[in-house]
Amino acid sequence: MIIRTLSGSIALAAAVLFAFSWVGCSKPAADKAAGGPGTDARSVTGPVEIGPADMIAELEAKAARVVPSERQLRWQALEFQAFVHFGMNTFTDREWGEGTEDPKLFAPTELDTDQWVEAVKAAGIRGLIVTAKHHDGFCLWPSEFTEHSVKSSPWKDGKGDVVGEVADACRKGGLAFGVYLSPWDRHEPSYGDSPRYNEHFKNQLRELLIRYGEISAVWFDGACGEGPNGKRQVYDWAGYFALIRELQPGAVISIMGPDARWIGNEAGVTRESEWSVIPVVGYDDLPAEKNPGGIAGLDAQSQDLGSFGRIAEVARLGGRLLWYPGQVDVSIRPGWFYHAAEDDKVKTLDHLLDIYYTAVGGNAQLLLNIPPDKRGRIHENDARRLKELGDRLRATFAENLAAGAEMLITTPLTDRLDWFTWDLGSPVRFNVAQLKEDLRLGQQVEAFAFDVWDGKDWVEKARGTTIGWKKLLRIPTAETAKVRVRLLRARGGVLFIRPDSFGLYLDPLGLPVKKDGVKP
Ligand code: FUL
Repeated sequence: MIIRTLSGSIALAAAVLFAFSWVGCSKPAADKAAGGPGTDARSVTGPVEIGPADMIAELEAKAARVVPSERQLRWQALEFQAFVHFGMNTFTDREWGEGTEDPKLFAPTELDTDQWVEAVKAAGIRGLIVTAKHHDGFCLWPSEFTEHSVKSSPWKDGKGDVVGEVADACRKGGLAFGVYLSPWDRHEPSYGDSPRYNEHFKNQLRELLIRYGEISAVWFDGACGEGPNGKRQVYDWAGYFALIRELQPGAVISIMGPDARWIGNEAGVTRESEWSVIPVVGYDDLPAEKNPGGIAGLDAQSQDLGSFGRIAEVARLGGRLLWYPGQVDVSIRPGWFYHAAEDDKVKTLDHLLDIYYTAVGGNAQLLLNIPPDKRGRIHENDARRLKELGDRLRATFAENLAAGAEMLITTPLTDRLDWFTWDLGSPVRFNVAQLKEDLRLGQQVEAFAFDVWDGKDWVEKARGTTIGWKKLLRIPTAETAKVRVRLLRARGGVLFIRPDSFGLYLDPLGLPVKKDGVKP
């Protein structure tokens, strides 16, 4: 790709962004990052305090400065992961077990974790997180700290290790491997005797962290159904996190944890504006037990998590800005665990595509649950749907139709914000546009518009708010030789859009037929 600035200088995309990005721009020099991506001395991955004394400009500068950690960046690049709910509930046909189930019920007949990996890879999935222990306390690995595990089951005469088999299959298949571990444990007798259970939980966590090679994610569930008269366990979150940082420094801790937040629902719905820079009330970094979606001071279900208005509101109360990106967990079926009665309720391809485009294409990571059946295999219906999804995405994203385009950066005199124009040479047909920010420079864009040249005029085809890691715009098929992105509102003073990450694609089937029968 060739980049041309307003002054007419031409640079190859491989050139360092800052060598050319400010030609023709009128932003004040003081706003610019000093040494190129990731080298701005003012960028911080840790919390940035905000308070009532911060003026608007100061708040804006602080928000522009927060960047992801290396581990968060790697996690974001995974984009699409598989969640695998498998365990005692698979065999009892339940969603939440009581903890009293007989381990003898755990008896997969054809467990095949290679088949799981192949099935999810067919969808384009890049990582897999398995439920090592769900709320019923039954462990899919032979833990030394409980008898309530695969070792008391008939499967492989009690000598099997599902977690180990999944880890090996992922490694062989090139998938990142992560574990889900439920802090709420309905079986473990020490649960509710806080120090004792915390010790037990850390012992189990340690086993998972040291036995299975590299772990890319530890997923702590916030659910607890104990009720007002139930057991009351005070979790040692700080101790759990410290153990993970010590033994698996690359592992992202979500959802009850500091690295990735819950999107706020289990239906696969992403907000129109997903922020990764999140203002959090107060100074406590640990999860709030009443808030199952993340850490104290954040309501993961609130509609506005990171707008500038929200940042200003939190600043009045005193708090911090964190890099805290969203993760969308949703099941391919109604339940999280396998139920034969749901074999014909696998989500449709159009529904999955919608979820994909709004999550992966909406600055969030998609964690799609696919529950293996009693055989220990991903059911044929789910496997077929995963393949259809992957085929469609591969057909769409096979060729970037803007790959050879020339990019022109201009700054309208009336505004401080850049416009990016791509000259495609000759007309191309497309119905998906991809925008990305360079997250090493933080998340900056608050609003943008996307225009298509119709031969005489620019026609606005889409408008959006946040971009972040990736924004995918699905529009009715258009044919044009020129497209343009206008930044309408942005925070920091850096080049927001990576020139080499802009894309135009053609989904062969386009948007689904609308209810009124009109196909755009
Ligand atoms: C919830 C749990 O209660 C569900 O069973 C499931 O594991 C889901 C991902 O999280 O909080």
